[in-house]
Amino acid sequence: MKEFCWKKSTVYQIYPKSFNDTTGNGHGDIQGIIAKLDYLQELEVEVIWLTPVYPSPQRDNGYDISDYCAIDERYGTMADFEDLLKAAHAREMKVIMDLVVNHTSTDHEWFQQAASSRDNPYRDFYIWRNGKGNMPPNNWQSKFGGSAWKYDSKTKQYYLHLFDETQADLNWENPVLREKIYDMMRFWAEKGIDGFRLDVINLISKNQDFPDDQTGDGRKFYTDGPKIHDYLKEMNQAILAPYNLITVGEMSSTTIDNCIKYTNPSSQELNMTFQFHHLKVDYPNGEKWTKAPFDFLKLKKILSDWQEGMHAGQGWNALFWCNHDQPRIVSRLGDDKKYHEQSAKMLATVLHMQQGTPYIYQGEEIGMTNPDFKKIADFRDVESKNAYKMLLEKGMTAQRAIEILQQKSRDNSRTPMQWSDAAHAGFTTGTPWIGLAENYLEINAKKQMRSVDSILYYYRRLIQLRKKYDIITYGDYQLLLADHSQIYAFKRQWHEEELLVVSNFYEETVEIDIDIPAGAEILISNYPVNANDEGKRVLRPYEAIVYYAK
Ligand code: TEU
Repeated sequence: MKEFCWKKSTVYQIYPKSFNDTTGNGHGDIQGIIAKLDYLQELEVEVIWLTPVYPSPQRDNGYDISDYCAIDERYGTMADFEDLLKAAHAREMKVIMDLVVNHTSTDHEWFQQAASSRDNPYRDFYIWRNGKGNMPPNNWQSKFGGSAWKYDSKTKQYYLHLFDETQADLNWENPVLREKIYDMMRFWAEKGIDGFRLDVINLISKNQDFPDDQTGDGRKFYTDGPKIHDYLKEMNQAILAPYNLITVGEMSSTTIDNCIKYTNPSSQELNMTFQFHHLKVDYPNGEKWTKAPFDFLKLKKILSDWQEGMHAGQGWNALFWCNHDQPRIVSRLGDDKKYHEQSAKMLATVLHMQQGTPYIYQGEEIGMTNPDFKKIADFRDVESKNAYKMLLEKGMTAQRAIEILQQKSRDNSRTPMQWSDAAHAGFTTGTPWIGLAENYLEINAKKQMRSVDSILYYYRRLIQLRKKYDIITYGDYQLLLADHSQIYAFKRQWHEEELLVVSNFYEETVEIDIDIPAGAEILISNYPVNANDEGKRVLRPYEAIVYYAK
């Protein structure tokens, strides 16, 4: 049994709905994941993270859970899930599940009970408040648009929903609710899962005055809220530590200080955290629903602030470019046409050479791109549909609104995994629940498994380097050429070892003035390495090079 260290591991995120369909219903399933474990083992990832596969009305693609302790029949049975656990563990792979406990679906039995009457025992599992006249209790906005409150005419009160109105926020002030959540977590831990990804976990503690937000959408009154660290310590003591679970918290709109508190070992809360500030550099003035280029200098600063800040505070970053909520990174920050392979490899290099635990989102390892959907009927995500409606109501043309969704929507990452050049990219023999990118004939796993120079094998080499070189895991970080408008360069140091990472984020060839460590070797590069590269001073389009010296 090889030694497992989550700090030196790479996590592969699976969006089961779009991963692999073995029944022909156009919807991915658990048996489909089992069928691809050899592919994941070949990639040498050690942990797989499944987004929710629990029963759900699928209003938010499973993040609206109606039963926490079962498997949605769309994905298979509990026996299938147990088979997956066994098959993954037989390959010394860990399985982490998505824990969505900021809210449940309004189809959940708890909510059905709570909404039946004001004195139902489950009423206080959720957050109910009287309106102000015929207005909601406050001016907080849902992250999917509109008010964060929904009026229930039967009991004549509003309930809070920070996301869709069918996703009712749970009341974590209620100790009975918290115990129910820990019971559920214990159920999965007893099944043998290895950890949890905790969905928007830093939103569960709300300011109990529920004040109006005079300057924003209300997030300041529930993000990294008043009791969040108490709740996480309680959860850690009750479940996470006793079962030695791997945990990664999704932290919406958070801070470095809070993420140090969440992940510093002395806190006894979580292992690592996702933050999103680096993926908002194409949101001018924080506005997602605009078409805009990304701010490269801001990207470098945010990545560096988080590397330096978390390292100094003994916190631990989850490193990622992609997930099921983000557009495909090669389309967003790279070039998915002319320099597709070079830019996909460059982006992978700069992420995997940082301090933290890297996450690969299904299809990222083969450079999958945004699908370039042409009409609103192609989009499936509730957030996309709400945004389209909002943009039209603001007077925008349908064409312009579609162009913005093409760049920013979450649907971009939810198209079926491109396994081969067969129909529907080998994802299903039926009709996929969502369309595909037409480039699957060229960009697919089967083709890349046949080429050692592919993006796929490049990712595997990055994963292998992390296992081999402790400097990648434990070294410190220093940004170089901070003001350069094209080059992202940084160095890592660990005892007498040094790593120098240089990358060109654009297609223009550029000269660089940087000291390459004496006697350095090139660990990895996305272009063929020439003899005189050690002394090179020019970076080709989207070129990345990692030098190592000791
Ligand atoms: O995401 C929360 C989150 O921050 C993003 O959804 C973000 O708010 C959204 O993309 C707007 O930019 C988690 C899950 O990853 C997401 O899929 C769910 O929709 C959401 O929580 C609610 O559970």
